[in-house]
Amino acid sequence: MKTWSTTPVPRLPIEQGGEAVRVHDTASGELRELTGREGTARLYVCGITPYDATHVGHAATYVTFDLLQRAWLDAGLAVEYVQNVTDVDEPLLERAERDGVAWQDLAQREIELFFTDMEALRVLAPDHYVGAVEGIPDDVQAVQRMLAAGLAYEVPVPEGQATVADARQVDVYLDLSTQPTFGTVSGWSREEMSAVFAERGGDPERAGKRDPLDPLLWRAGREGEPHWDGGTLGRGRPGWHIECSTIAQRHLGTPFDVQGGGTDLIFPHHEMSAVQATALSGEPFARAYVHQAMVGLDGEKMSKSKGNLVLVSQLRHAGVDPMAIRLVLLAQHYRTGWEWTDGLLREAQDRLDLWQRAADMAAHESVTELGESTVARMRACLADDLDSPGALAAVDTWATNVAAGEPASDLVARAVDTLLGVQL
Ligand code: 5CA
Ligand code: ZN
Repeated sequence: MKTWSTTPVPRLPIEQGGEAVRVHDTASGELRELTGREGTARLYVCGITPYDATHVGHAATYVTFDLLQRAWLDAGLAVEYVQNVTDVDEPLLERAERDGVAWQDLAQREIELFFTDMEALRVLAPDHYVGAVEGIPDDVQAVQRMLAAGLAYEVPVPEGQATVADARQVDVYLDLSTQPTFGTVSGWSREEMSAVFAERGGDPERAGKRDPLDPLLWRAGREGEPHWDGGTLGRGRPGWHIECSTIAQRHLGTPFDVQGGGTDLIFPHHEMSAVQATALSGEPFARAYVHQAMVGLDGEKMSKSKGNLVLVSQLRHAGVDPMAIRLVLLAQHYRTGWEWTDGLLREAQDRLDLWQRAADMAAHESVTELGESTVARMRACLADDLDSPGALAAVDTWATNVAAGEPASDLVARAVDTLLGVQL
């Protein structure tokens, strides 16, 4: 699938001190030093389900992984980045039905709006942007292999649910009891898992499952739902998690460095996509699982299903500078949940003004002592678990000093672009 366009990241003129990027890995609960393999770091980030517009919570997630890439690039690594788009799934089908539009048209429209939002926020585009629908042939093969290996099983379609021609009368589930690594991504207890499984797309009540938590791999085509050729599986469509297992395997290979997304994906989505990939390959899925804390509004998680949204596109249409939106996101550490407020946006606008005034005073191609120490501070903060608030504080100090008459270096303005993705 085509992706959005990216402004190339300029290299900074001064070499980095050699600090490797460390990020918090949900699976081990520890900071992981990520140095890639043979000079390349590999990243997979779970993309949108395109049934509504991008809100600032999604934007926080994509800006966080954008920061990680910028830190890797600055450390001299190449980055290979894959993002999926869940262009067929329950919430998309339900919204299309509610609004009386074709699900394909809804997905198309929201994907285009997402691209415009990402470009405005200067988020680096993935090397491969892959739709769930595109990945179906790989999913079919994967599920066939799991069945053949005795890792998956069939559950009869409930009576009264009409299936389409060429569908088999069974859905397919992964047998989690065959998977010793199940549970190692989230580290959650069964009670914790059971508490959220149903509300996050699982079907614990489905009769005939061996374990209520077993994830759906293939759903036999039902009347009124989209369906694809499943070969020996019969017509149908894949379950949600398998798309990320197979897309990452095809485009990055496993294990890759970082599987990313919001904390709402820790369980079941990242747990299941990892265990499914391991069932297929015998290898770990990712070396680290990195999660953006939830952004809320008025005391609740911001979510398309709840409708309590601040949309990036709305802010843009209201004339808000996308760089101010980006600065709101960067002012929060990715591991701390927070709530969007107009006050935060005003602070970000003030900060942007201050930085822009300082950048305007900077001589071209100049490197000062203050400039160098500021960039060193920014780099050290970002390498230390993407401490963007720390990096912003370093730039604030620089800008305040410049405003007070210190000679200004354009090095910092360049680092603000290269490392923080903010154009002054
Ligand atoms: N398509 C699936 C992933 S395969 C999905 O979760 N789509 S989504 O549209 O619901 O979310 C897109 C990304 O934004 C995910 O990484 C999700 O974890 C993240 N996200 C969703 N809501 C928030 C929020 N309120 N704050 C921060 N990140 C969020
Ligand atoms: Zn995913």
